Amino acid sequence: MARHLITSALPYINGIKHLGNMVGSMLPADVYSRYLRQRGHDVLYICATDEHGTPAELAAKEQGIPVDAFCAQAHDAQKAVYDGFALAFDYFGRSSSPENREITQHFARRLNENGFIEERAIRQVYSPVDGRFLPDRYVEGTCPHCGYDKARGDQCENCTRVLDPTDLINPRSAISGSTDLEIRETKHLFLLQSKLQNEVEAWVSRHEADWPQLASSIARKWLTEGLHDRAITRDLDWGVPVPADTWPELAAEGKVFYVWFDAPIEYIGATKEWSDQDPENRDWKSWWYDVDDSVRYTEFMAKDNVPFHTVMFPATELGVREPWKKVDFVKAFNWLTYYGGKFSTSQKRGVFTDQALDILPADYWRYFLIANAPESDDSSFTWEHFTATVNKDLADTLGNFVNRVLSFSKKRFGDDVPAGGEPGAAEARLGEQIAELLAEYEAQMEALQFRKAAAALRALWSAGNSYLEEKAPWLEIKTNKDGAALTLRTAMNLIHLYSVVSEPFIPATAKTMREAFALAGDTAAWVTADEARSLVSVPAGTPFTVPPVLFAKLTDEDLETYKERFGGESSAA
Ligand code: B3M
Ligand code: ZN
Repeated sequence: MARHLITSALPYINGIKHLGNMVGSMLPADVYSRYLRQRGHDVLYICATDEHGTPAELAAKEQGIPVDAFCAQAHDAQKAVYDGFALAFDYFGRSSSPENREITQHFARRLNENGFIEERAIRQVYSPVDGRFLPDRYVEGTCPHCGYDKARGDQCENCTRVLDPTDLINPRSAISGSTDLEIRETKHLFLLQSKLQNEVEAWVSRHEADWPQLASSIARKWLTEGLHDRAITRDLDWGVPVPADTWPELAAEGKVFYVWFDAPIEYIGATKEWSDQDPENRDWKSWWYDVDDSVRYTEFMAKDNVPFHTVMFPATELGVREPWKKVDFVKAFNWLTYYGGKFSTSQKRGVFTDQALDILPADYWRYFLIANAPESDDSSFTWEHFTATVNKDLADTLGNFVNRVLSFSKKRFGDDVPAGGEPGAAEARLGEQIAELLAEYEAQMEALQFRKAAAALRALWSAGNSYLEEKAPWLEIKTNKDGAALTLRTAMNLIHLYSVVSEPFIPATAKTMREAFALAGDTAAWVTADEARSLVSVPAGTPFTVPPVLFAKLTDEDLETYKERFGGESSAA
């Protein structure tokens, strides 16, 4: 039994995320974790809110509350939504935790001891009114390229050009509005990534062949461009403080570490948070420290996060000269677009995770998003595609099969699984087909090919419908009662098999299907090939109930309502 460490990119603390953010990280990580748990592996799935950096401070300022109070409530608000989507993290931490502060500062001290950190003086905007240096994002002004008057010192949101604060016309502080700004010299810590280039290159070379093309090509591109030394401290009030024992001057100036320095370390920090909740039974270091190949580490993220995870974080882990676990497999995703336009938290375009749950239960979304995950290319969310998929795959293929088998059997044979005759050629053929499809499903899940895994799951559901059509128990019962009973018992065994193998995608519905049968000691433990072939796990005489219809069909009115509320074609960029 392997030990699987799984992490998904940490959602920024500011604002409830849209569906695109979830399908490119947390949701596939959850599907994969559930599958591995059902296969009997030891799994630890870790995530957290990414709470430092300017997004947090600016969002808190907008709400007029202290940033730590803002982050606490924003963490809980996001966690509540992820609970609604049944994302079964083993722990969902906070990058502002004491654990992450401790480990981040340890990493920085070790990098320094090993000669990979250097203090360098840079020229930065200082605001006497605010009494502080202003990070690039805290300087506002008119963009010299397009004239947009709310351009930020790091980038113009209007024409997206990357800027330097000194480019801005009429620059002002984004905090106080003061235009009385000076350029002063200040010192920051630089991570000497250039000195780690060869080691990072060697490590990537050992792994890139295993990674999906999207991840390996981005990592290779960054390495080819060369690793640059980069500032890993900022002048912000909120963040992991630079430790005074090592850098007293910078600590006295209130410097904190750059959010992308501490955020990946929070994967380790959150594991320690998890462990600290139950220190008797949990050992965070047994997942991260000196574990070599006894742990397989898989990361899930969107493509823009790949450089930090395949180059910067490994460089940090290599530079501390301690045996911290580095990622084995990087599952990177493209973008989910909304009618071809970018989902955008800041521009409020697309469906947000909290709104989605207001409309329909999580399983509708989980299945659709994973079955259409932006794996090898961007994929576009449209309400037309969503409603068509829900109606065809969930309501008709799966839901209708379950309802008509159980309802018909209850009506004609009562509340227990009927006995009937011995399985014949049709059942033997079905068993072979189900075993083959199950093997395909498992192969795609092991390969983290989620769209293909969804296709194999769909094929499993369809095979049940074809068997039912072929045997037609509603006709069979007129001439061969035992035959009809056999058909229904076989179909019920399929329902139980579906309840197990569908759990990674649609956990709530899977549980409903499984609980329809009063099977003593029943669990969601995975199905063996023999059980798939024989289809006798649910014996005759097992009491069963008929659950409510599993998925409601979405109507044309529903479709129009959704497009009205969220915008359809017209709202896209
Ligand atoms: N908070 C997600 C983003 O770039 C970023 C991921 C951190 S993972 C350590 O939207
Ligand atoms: Zn501009």
